[in-house]
Amino acid sequence: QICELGKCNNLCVKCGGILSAPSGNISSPNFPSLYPYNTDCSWLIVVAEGSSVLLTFHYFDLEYHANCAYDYIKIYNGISEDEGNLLGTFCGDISPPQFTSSWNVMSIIFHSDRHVAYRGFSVGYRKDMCGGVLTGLSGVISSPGYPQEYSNNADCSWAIHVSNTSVVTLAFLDFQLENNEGCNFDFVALFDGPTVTHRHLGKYCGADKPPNIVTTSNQLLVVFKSDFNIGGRGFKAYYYSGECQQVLSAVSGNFSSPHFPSVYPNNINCHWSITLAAGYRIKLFFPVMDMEDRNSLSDECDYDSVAVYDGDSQTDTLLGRWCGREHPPSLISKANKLLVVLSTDRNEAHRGFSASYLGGKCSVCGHPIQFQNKRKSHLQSTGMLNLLIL
Ligand SMILES: [Ca+2]
Ligand SMILES: [Ca+2]
Ligand SMILES: [Ca+2]
Repeated sequence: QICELGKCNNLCVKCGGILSAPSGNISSPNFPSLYPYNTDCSWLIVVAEGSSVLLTFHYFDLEYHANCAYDYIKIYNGISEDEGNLLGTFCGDISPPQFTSSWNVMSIIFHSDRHVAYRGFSVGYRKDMCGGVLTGLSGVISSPGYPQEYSNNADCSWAIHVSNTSVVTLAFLDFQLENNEGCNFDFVALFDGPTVTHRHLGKYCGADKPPNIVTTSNQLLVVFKSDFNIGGRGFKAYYYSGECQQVLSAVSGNFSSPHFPSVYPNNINCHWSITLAAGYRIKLFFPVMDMEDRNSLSDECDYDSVAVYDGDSQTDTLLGRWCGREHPPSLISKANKLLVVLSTDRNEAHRGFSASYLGGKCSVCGHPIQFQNKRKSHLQSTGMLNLLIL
């Protein structure tokens, strides 16, 4: 006898529902008394399009299990039917951190098993027009209303807080703010930590795209302010962290989409940058590719894709963009750098990809490249070496 959304019988409590007010509270059934056994609840929060949802926990105490196998809550960046939206699973008495969704939908599910109950949880949510607390591997931030002109008197702060073994990289895709010397009117300011008292990484305005920024720790604060008149298109930037961002400099290596071979997260944009010593060229191939299919109307990889650029930025030549179960051909760089970019949309996640690369040196131009690694590589042992002769 398990309660489902909107259903109820004599053996269990009614819980869950759809919340569409700009703010509200959610708590486990019977809170602050003990929650019932054998209960499943599902809440869907939907706020106005163009805004996001900020969750703040006020109380949290669930039965503990190392893998949260007994009682748990799961928080989703979107609908709960799509595992790619899962932001985290929580149990025990350590409250989940604040979360901001990357769009206007968020879900929470609660589960209890047949034994041992605690007091449960209480969480508040509110609609945010801008700013928030971002904890995913990767995410996008943009000025309010982007790409429409941002509002006057905007005051937004994004606190990016990623796993504590990682740094954060911020890369701007578009940037156009009111310009003035000193950037005192409208600006984006970056701080190397959670507050404005941390080291100032830069203050930007005008139409020149800021450089990529890398923090020294796992937190980055982005502040956007506008004054009382004159706006602009605003900005859009991606942040990357952990397994969503790698700089590879070994002569050969492997990498894969986040969580591989489990499903990759929705709403991410990851960068793998292979940079070898001058004179090397890189051969890249994809043993596994399992992404969401092409858009059948446009026949393009509009939803999720893996793109490879012949250099170190997305302005370099695009060697190709793949999705579905397509097998990219083996790719060979023109010079010593390749960039692989994974982009995923808001729903439907698959297993992702695995990739391998091998660097080789062209000692005399026009002759076969000479491989530097002494160990017999996977490529050599599988007879793929011949493919590497340029
Ligand atoms: Ca229990
Ligand atoms: Ca202004
Ligand atoms: Ca997708």
